[in-house]
Amino acid sequence: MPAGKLTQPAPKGMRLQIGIFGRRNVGKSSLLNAITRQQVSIVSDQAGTTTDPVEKPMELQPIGPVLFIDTAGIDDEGALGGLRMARTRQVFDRVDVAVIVAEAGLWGKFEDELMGEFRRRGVPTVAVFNKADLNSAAPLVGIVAVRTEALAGRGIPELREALRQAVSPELLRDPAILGDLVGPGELAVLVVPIDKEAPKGRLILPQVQAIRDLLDSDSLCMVVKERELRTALCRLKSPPKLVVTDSQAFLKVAADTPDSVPMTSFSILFSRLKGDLTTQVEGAIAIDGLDSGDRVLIAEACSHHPVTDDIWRVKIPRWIRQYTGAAIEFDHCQGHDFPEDLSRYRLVVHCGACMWNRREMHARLRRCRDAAVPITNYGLTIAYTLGIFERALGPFPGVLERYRELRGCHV
Ligand SMILES: Nc1nc2c(ncn2[C@@H]2O[C@H](COP(=O)(O)OP(=O)(O)OP(=O)(O)O)[C@@H](O)[C@H]2O)c(=O)[nH]1
Ligand code: SF4
Ligand SMILES: [Mg+2]
Repeated sequence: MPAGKLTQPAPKGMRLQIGIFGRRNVGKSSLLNAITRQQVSIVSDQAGTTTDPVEKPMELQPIGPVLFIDTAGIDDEGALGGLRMARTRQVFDRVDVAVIVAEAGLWGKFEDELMGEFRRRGVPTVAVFNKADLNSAAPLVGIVAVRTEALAGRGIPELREALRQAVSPELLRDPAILGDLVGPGELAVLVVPIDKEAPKGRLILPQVQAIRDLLDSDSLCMVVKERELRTALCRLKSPPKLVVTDSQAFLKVAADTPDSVPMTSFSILFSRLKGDLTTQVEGAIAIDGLDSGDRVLIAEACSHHPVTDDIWRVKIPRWIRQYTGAAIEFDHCQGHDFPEDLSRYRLVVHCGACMWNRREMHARLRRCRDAAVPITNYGLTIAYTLGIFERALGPFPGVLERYRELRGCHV
């Protein structure tokens, strides 16, 4: 089989996400097709052809793996148009670079607003004047734009170059999952339960990414189920640098790992990688303040097939209710849907968001902060309600210290 068939494409959350925005009919989809040299998105002279965001992963050299997202026009009208624009706005939260497309010579209020929105968010932008064949007017004062003719493929190399310039090295830097905790030649033991929630024949993304990160760091890696952990640790000549477990096996793994060996969970590592560990640790403390009748939102970044004893529908609510002894109400949301109004919630419990880029998770953290609603994550919630929070934060001394400071104020 050719090697290409055996290689997995880069996960979406690790791709640089480039959104294409603008008014209807300016040629956004035509530009995506021209850049990718494929008919990815439907093109027509009818305004409002693109409805839901269209995603296309590709290798854009020299940047690397990117995800282009073509969107519905931002000047759409009517009730349906409003829904389409809401979908487009969701994409604002996750793009690392925004391409703002206007018809040549027709830069106006909509484009200024888009530019302002992305500036506020600190997202680099590339302005494009498309349909340059229809308008050869002199460039507009104050707007630096790439001129393109998407149908003829003209200006596309210049657009690629403008994208390259917009992408700073900082945007391309992959932060470590484990590499800074487990040095070259040191060993991490990863605990992976194989239960009915585990997908058939493979490991899930956080586990795969953790293994890859250890290999990239020249570290050693041992993968065991929770039942074999004790035997595996006994067989080692020297203790591992770190044990990382699926949060659901936290209690057993904490019991089977000697106190002298640092231990945490995949979910907590991903809170640090995609979110903000300190903010989400502060959020966990809010569990203590929950009372009967309070509502908690549980948010999962991707959609699974629900399993009977599902972690987010059954286990997390059960652990929180048991810990607080209160009759708390739980709501759930999945994927890119997130309630506009967060004011009814006393807490948001989020998954590790391994499928997402950092920007999208940070947009959620910002939304929660603006609504003054604490946000924590699955692994932190489980460790907190099971009474092993400090142990699970052991590998992150700065965050642990901050937690102890906060507890000092609260107790
Ligand atoms: N003359 C000319 N026409 C173009 C060019 N690029 C796109 N078009 C035409 O403009 C029309 C709209 O193109 P689309 O790519 O569907 O535009 P869009 O911005 O994706 O439109 P919506 O999805 O409806 O928001 C189509 O008829 C295209 O053939 C160009 O560079 N020059
Ligand atoms: S639910 Fe969240 S953490 Fe789990 S696999 Fe999906 S994105 Fe990753
Ligand atoms: Mg379109």
